[in-house]
Amino acid sequence: MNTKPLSHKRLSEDEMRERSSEFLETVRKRRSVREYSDEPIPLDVVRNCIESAGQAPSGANKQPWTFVLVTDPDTKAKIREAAETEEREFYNGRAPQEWLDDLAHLGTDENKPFLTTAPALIVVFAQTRPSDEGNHYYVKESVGLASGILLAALNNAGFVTLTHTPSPMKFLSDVLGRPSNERPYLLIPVGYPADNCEVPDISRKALDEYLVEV
Ligand code: IYR
Repeated sequence: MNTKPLSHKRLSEDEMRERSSEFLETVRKRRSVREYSDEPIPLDVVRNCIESAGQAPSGANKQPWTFVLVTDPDTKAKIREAAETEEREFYNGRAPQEWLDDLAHLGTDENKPFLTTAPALIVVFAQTRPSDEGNHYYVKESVGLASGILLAALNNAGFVTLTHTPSPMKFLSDVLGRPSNERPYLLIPVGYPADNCEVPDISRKALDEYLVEV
């Protein structure tokens, strides 16, 4: 094993309190947004956020993720068309009634205009195995952790996002020409909210509903 000294700056407890509260306020404001402005966004900022995601821990440090940043209008149109085809089947038959009932308060349907309106889409792929030889481990956990950091980084940078999961998502591999060792994991529109953007009036659980201290 090769080692090197850890780079870590010890903070005062006051500073820790301040920083954690600020971060909490920032993530409290994060919402899933479905109405986007078509205004262009600074892609260098998006790349910083993707590089932040790439700092996530992963099984055996294999970093089993690929992020495809899509801004090409024709490619966005192809993705929208294929996603809406799958979603039409989902909303008009494939989804059990209980699932549709659970979604009703979000107002979602088979129309996905945000896939062409948002200036960028980030398609996250999970590498089920390396492209050459060897193995990947805890792939879903690793890519989930990276995706969480990505959403937090994008939110922190001032963008709005949506974690969109058209199902099945195989069409993303075809449209983007990804190799067979990569599976589509999430489709994330990124941009600014449309003028007068509305979001569902929903709330989050209180801490004491999901924190157990022993
Ligand atoms: N993928 C569909 C349905 C959907 C499913 C869940 I779970 C959601 O939280 C939201 C939507 C869609 O994107 O419309």
